[in-house]
Amino acid sequence: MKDYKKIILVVLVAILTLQTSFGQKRSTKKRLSDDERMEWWRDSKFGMFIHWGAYSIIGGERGTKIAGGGAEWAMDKLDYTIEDYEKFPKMFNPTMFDADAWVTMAKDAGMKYIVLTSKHHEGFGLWDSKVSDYDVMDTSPFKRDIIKELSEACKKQGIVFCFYYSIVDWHHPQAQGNLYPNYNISQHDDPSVVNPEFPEYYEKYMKPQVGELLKNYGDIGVVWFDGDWISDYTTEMGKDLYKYIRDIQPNTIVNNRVDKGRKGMEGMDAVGNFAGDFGTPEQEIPDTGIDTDWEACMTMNGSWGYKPSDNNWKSSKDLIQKLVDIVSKGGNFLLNIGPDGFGRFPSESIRRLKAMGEWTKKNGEAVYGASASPYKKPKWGRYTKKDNVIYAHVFDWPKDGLLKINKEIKVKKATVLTNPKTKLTTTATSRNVLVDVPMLAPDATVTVIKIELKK
Ligand code: JFZ
Repeated sequence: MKDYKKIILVVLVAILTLQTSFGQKRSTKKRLSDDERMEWWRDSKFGMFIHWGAYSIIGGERGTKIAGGGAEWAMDKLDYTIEDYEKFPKMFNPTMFDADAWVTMAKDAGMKYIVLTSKHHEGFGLWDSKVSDYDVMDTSPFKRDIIKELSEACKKQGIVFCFYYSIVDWHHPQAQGNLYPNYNISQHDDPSVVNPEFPEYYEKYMKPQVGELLKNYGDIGVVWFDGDWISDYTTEMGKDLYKYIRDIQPNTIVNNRVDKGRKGMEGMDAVGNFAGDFGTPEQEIPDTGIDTDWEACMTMNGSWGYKPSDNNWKSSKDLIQKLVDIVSKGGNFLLNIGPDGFGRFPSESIRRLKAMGEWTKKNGEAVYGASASPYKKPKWGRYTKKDNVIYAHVFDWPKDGLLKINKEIKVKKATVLTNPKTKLTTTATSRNVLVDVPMLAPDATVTVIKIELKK
């Protein structure tokens, strides 16, 4: 080969390697600044939470009893002893699990990252852990490393892989203190129960497990902790854990629940008090945005874990409007799926993911990489913003065909986002700017009006 051809080839290969998918932009091992490190996450806006474990077999039911609330709490709520409960991991054989299909569903919905429960409060791990036998390789007939399969499928399809890890462990003897082996005779996460051996569980079990997940499965986007409320966990452990994670993967993002007692919107505060990298309001959207990074996590029905008795599904329209609401306030939306014990997503969830995908595919420009609204929320919907553009997301279409937007908006050009050829006429009045929109809403769920601003 001639030299110049070689050079061209090398350059081409370099470009192709650099250009890989969204998720892999982060793969550099170089320690990024906090803003650089958070960038992919801030732009992503929409992720999938997956609650999956041995509780997915139980579905929140035991005989005639149905657990109230989240079915992932079955062990606690349905009064299983540790010994009784162990039969479920032994049964765990979700042969219909298809990592690629899961990732495709997330991707088609417009989601950019996936957070899977590596170990929930029940203590059962979905990966090949060397520090524990209570995992999918040693206790279950399934013997497939779920974290490996899902993380690889994510990488292949350009989705950022992340994991949830519960600090609470209802199975580990040293996290149970003197009640062991009778978990659930009286504990039920009673804060007065102290586990003197918890520090040992932390050092010799929990931390090594988190280490395995960070060392063996490629780049991890986010580590999402939970269960920080138990009495034995301390802020010092949280700080140690946070440092441990970033020593292994300098650019990984960690949620606020790594710090003891952190809830809701609480993230790192202005004085730099430690609280992970972002706040985690749960099942609620704050009224206005605040000046920290945050991510609202939410279920589609009322349960994180698979729960067939819960038919209280939010509508697709509601979920799309929630996504817009969150983005208009500067947050991310982590929307949950509770696959069943065979490895299937509930059909109700699949339908909602599809509807969200149809909407995000057409209107993604107004969501991904967009920032919070600079204005108070309008009566008819929400605003998002990007560079020199304001997006008006209309939930309630004006009956008179005139959309009243904020009078501070200096319109250069207004269009329906999905119909860029037709320019909409605008009129400034003393109170607001009127946008002359079609009489019928082009999209009954949320129609986006794109407003380019005068410089
Ligand atoms: C926890 C878990 O107990 C639950 O099963 C699920 O995994 C959920 C995502 O997280 O529940 C919480 C955790 C934190 C708060 C509320 C419920 N909180 O901060 O208010």
